[in-house]
Amino acid sequence: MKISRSAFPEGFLFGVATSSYQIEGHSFGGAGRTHWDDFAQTPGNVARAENGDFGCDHFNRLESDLDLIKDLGVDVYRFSTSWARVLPEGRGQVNHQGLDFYERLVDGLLERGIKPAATLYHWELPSPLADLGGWRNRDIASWFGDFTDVLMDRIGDRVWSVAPINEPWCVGWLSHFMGHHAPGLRDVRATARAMHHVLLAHGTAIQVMRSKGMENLGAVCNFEWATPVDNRPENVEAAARYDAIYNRFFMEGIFKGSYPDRVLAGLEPHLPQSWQDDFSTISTPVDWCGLNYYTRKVVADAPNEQWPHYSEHVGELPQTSMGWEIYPEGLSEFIKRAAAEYTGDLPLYVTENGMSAPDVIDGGVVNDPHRTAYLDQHLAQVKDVIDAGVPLKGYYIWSLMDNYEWALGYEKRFGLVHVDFDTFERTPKESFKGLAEALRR
Ligand code: GCO
Repeated sequence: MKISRSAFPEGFLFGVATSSYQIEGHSFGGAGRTHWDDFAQTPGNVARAENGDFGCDHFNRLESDLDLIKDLGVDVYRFSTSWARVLPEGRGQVNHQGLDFYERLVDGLLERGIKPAATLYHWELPSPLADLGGWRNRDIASWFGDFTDVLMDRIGDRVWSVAPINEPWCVGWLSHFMGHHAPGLRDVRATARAMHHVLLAHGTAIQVMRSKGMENLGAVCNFEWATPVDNRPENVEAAARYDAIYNRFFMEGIFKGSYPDRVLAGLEPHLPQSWQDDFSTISTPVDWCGLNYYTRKVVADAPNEQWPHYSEHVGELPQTSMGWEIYPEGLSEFIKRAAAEYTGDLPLYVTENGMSAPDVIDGGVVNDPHRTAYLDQHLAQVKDVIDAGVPLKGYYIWSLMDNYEWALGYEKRFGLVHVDFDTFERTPKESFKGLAEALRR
């Protein structure tokens, strides 16, 4: 890698990220059924109908996976906790094997000198709660608060940081409007409610953890730069609409206690009654904000369609195997914008950034110069914003290892470590070795 640790300020944190359903192996250890199991079992939703039953077998390989993180030399590990592993029915009966697992994970990190950064929800909702309407049901905020309470009773005294929800846009829009993720709905009313309730659940969980005296609590949102297909005013406005739904709705809710007019134009009639009253919970102060960033979209007006009447176009930049354009400038734009418009002096983190590629093992080696280049390009942007005085305090790579890429199954390889999904053998890629060396420099 071009970049080295010494180019960053003292105390700047490097990390890697994963999530529970994508790696643990959900069929192990008494976890309850989730809406991702249901979604994957429905024909046409997931490539090859793959699900998280085995993941990367991380549940059974915890200690050696923690050793890998240690070998990489990162400072912090961002993992998520599965609601259904802790509470198989979503409420009530606790699965002690689940709590024990997360305790071993946190203690194992601390023993290795790595900071544990927990995310409480990374998308696998317990099926019994989905049966009750899931994110459409306002009660989910208190169910989530109760889950937070049970889990933090066990690990709350040892985690370094906590974010309640990973990427509210995915929970709300991607899953209830576009239908690409569980529960696979395409329904504007469900979308409005899910987008609002996910923020209410976020704020409720922050309050539960504050009442336990916890600190270093944050919010993690995802961002995609919206580029108008050309500079005609209607296309510029379409990109602004895309931007408002994707990049501004959740930030504005959490940090300003309001929603953007461009989103209310479509969703307001479908929001729950007295939604404005919930901002006192939603915008409960947090200690930091995390940004997940991968790509940009090229957007045009689509006047003959219903709101939000925009369409996505193929751009001309190089793409990853996700079909995502590589646009490092978007990362620095979003970091600067977050600080200027939403978060002020609050510490910011890049909580996810990385790329997928069809990486193969050849003679025991996985050569992935594309990934090293991607990370170098994005870290150069990170360095620029730090030099410009933005309080960016850390950068996490998605992901430690190849894993279950949701509706695309196991073929999209985002890892620094290659995983053979038949044997679960781990092989650190060349990018892993390059990063380890850069972090020692
Ligand atoms: C997300 C998620 C991860 C994904 C990763 C690649 O940002 O979508 O947090 O679960 O696997 O981003 O798509």
